[in-house]
Amino acid sequence: MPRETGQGGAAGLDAVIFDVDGTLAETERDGHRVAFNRAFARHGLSFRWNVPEYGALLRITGGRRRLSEYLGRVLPEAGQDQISELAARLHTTKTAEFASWIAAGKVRPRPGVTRLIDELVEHRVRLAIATTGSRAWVGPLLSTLFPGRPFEVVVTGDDVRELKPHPEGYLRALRSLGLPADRALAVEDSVAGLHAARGAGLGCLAVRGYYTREDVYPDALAVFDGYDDAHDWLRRRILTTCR
Ligand code: XBP
Ligand code: MG
Repeated sequence: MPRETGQGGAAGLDAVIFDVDGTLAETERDGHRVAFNRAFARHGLSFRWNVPEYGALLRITGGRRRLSEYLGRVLPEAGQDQISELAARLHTTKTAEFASWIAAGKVRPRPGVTRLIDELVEHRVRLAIATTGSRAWVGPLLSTLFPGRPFEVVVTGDDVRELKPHPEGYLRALRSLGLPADRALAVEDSVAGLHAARGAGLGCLAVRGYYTREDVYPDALAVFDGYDDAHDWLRRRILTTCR
């Protein structure tokens, strides 16, 4: 683990950078997937993504890219411009749909994550976000699910050129925090996210979610099925030596 210095919150740890989808909340199966399907319906398209099919599509990070790749496959006669334009329109509808669910209180934090965040804040560990999701719903999700929690830096898929597993989002978060990688830790649910964090030089805790429940995470600091164990690990390894 990082060394102890005279600055920051808990010994050796100044910040935790969280992923959002699958990590702070189980958003994919009953959230984004259903919102994509509503968007298909609203645009008069017969496509629907079932639970396992959507799980396979998650290897394509970024909702618009996911749509583009899928549409290119199922509409082989369409040109690239047509596909991109349709993907953009569908994604706008999907984003509005998902944002309305957040506003209606239908998206909840993963069990135990709020308690962990509160303990980090108590120990003066700074909070940041590095997600592939879109800014239009990420901000509302954070303020609705975690009111009053100070996420200092929020890097979304709209803020980067390259999505996970590329490390750009994590590198940008570190730069905005003004910290080297060895003063921070990432929390992720996916292998793509782990690669992004490791590519930025960060240690990474993996907390498996619904779609990643059987995944193997090479090079994670530790792997958990839920936040109670992750919290115990963090408390033992880091928070006990806070100043
Ligand atoms: C999340 C994503 C996102 C969401 C949908 O990955 O890839 O695309 O599935 O959100 P991660 P948008 O958790 O690794 O950041 O439709 O806004 O992209
Ligand atoms: Mg994720």
